[in-house]
Amino acid sequence: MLIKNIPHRVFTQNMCKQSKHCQLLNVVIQHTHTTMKDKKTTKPEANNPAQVSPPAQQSEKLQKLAADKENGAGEFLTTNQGLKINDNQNSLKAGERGATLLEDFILREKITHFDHERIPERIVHARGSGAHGVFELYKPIPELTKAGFLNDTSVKTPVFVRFSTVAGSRGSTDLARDVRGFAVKFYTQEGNFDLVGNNMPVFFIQDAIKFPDLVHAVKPEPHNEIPQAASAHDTFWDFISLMPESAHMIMWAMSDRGIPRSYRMMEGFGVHTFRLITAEGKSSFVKFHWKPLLGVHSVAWDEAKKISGNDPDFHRRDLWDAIESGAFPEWEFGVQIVSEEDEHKFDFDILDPTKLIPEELVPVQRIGKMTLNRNPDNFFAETEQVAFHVGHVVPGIDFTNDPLLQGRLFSYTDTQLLRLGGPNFHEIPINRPVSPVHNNQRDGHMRQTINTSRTSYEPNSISGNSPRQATVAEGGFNSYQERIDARKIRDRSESFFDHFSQATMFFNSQSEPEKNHIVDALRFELGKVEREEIRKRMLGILSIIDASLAKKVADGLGMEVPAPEQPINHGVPADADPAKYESKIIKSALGASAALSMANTPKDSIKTRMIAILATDGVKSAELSAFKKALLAEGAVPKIVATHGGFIKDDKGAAVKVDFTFLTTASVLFDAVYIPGGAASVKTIAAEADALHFVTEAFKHCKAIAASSEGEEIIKASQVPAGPKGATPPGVVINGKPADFISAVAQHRFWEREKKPDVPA
Ligand code: HDE
Repeated sequence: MLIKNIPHRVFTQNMCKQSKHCQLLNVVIQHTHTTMKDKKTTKPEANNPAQVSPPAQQSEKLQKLAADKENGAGEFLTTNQGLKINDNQNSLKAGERGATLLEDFILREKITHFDHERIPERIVHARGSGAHGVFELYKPIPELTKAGFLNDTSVKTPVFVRFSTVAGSRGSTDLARDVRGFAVKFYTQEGNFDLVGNNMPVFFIQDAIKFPDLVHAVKPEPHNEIPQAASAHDTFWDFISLMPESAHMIMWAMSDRGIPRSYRMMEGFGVHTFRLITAEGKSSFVKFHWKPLLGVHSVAWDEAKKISGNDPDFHRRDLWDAIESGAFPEWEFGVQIVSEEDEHKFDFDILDPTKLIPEELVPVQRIGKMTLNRNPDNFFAETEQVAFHVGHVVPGIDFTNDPLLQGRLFSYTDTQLLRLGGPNFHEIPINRPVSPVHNNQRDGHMRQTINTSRTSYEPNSISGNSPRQATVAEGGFNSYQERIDARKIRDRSESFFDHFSQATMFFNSQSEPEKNHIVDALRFELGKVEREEIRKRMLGILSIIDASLAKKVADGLGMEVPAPEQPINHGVPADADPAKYESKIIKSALGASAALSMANTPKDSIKTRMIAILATDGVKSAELSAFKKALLAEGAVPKIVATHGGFIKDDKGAAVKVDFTFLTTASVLFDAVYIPGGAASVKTIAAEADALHFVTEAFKHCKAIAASSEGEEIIKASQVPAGPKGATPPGVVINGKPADFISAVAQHRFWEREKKPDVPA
């Protein structure tokens, strides 16, 4: 009985490997728990996926999390003290109409808990979505690192991933133009390794000391808390226009990478250069990459704005639905390796986080694959409480002196102390490593572990000097012994001063439509900036990146590109030699890098693509079922959008379930549109303005549209224009086979249609 009342986790987490007594106790506890659990699972548990996941998805981490799960199905309602509650409708009163009594401990407990349900949201990356998964290694890489999880292909390392936007609050829209966080916690046998990255490979600033300035500038303005989740305002562009080092990142943020189609279709980057260390102590520099197997895709800006109104949870829902449906998102894990000897062989400094290493110079080696295969059971417990830290590394992975990385090493623990309320956040189930934790840290708010040893110091003799240090051979972490011979200075290396070459390389690497999108994004963002001097300063910066870019943006703003002048770097230390900081526009001609354009992403799959089928009563059953079958076979998600809810009747009289009406959905929530025939169906839809808008808007956003010969009537009734010389426009398939439509959908978008002519949707 006594054993039953002790939380199971205390024993699993702090399992004492040496002691036979502990092992025995652990078996007893596990057995006791299994028995209790077995008893519970006889009750209905439909909403607890933990019970139904196939074994392949039950990673070691998930098994450990199971001990902390609770599901009240079939149970009595109780207080937090386990007291069964008899009346959850009425508080305790002095008489039927009387005042509520302070004595009502049930009311007090419930309200008090409720009053404390919110914790501070993350200062950045507040809006996010998480998922569980596994990482599998393709081949061991002992020549690069001794990290265990990168050396054993038989191990499936559990992971928890959180994707996020940066600037918006926890409840803000997913489709803001913003950088996306891509944070991965690997629960390895040697401890947690957190790769806390973004969907862009570079950053706005070079030194952590500028981070609070950057974040203050992008967040809603302090006087009126406007705008939410948007960089299109004066303070952001004021700061950016004074920080030329942000030029490269601005190109990424203003590109389509800032408005992804899905978290599942984004690349991920560790950004900083890290180190890999072998068992022999050899170090190589490394950049980490995630490559999505579905390719890298984005939406159009007009679409992003409309998605934000139609479904602000668009990315969260997309991730959730894909995982629930079994279409597990996958990324390959890649490394770019630079040997110690080659550290200085590039035109840029590999410690500068505003620079990437072009894949043409150092190819990305794909060494493993991550699959996200399970949604969290509880958003708050897992996605909100997960605490990432760029400093969580394992033997075989180490840091470099990148000054942004160095500052991050401090920031993450510091912020969790506030956000999660104290020093024991590592004990929150989602944050616990799967490897055992033994140390002499004690006490603090919300301590869960019941440390039974009399000693909480080391060395000690009372406990036989346990827990003891591990030698390197036993897996103890030792920092890479980098040779440092330097003066202590507060300064910036001149090797960090080329702010523009890679910005120009990025712009040059884009396809024509992608360049146009950058122009439009800058026109939009700077068009929202009230102060002319800020817009002018930005045009000056853009003119150094690319003269045609600056001219086009200036035209959109109704301004002139200012005469070329040296951009003044206002990040100049008060006593520094201005000549060092102010006089340089260093640019080397780097050309272009194909890997930087999303136009070159694989376009061979329509898996998980949302297809709207516009149909209503009288739809031709043969066409509807042929397309639906073919789309499902390719892993797409066809949905019937009709003029009314419930069921429609096809031309054979069969009932077909309606998924959405034109009122409950919008074209921006789909990747493509198919319009089957059936005279009655076509006639009704062609008379509905919302349906015609749906088709026109899908066309405007360059999506694939297919129609049967009868269905074409709806396209004609809409404002879809004819293609060049009256031909069918690219991406529009009339009276074609399902296979024609499928290969059009796989193209993602027909950007060449854009604004030629523009359509009013
Ligand atoms: Fe972060 N960052 N960051 N960051 N960051 C946080 O930690 C910080 C930076 C990134 O899903 C915070 O737990 C500083 C670069 C992601 O929970 C905070 C600097 C990159 C997430 C913090 C940076 C990132 C964060 C806020 C400049 C890409 C979300 C809440 C030196 C490589 C993790 C938290 C999640 C979150 C500090 C710059 C990625 C305040 C000081 C560069 C993905 O600690």
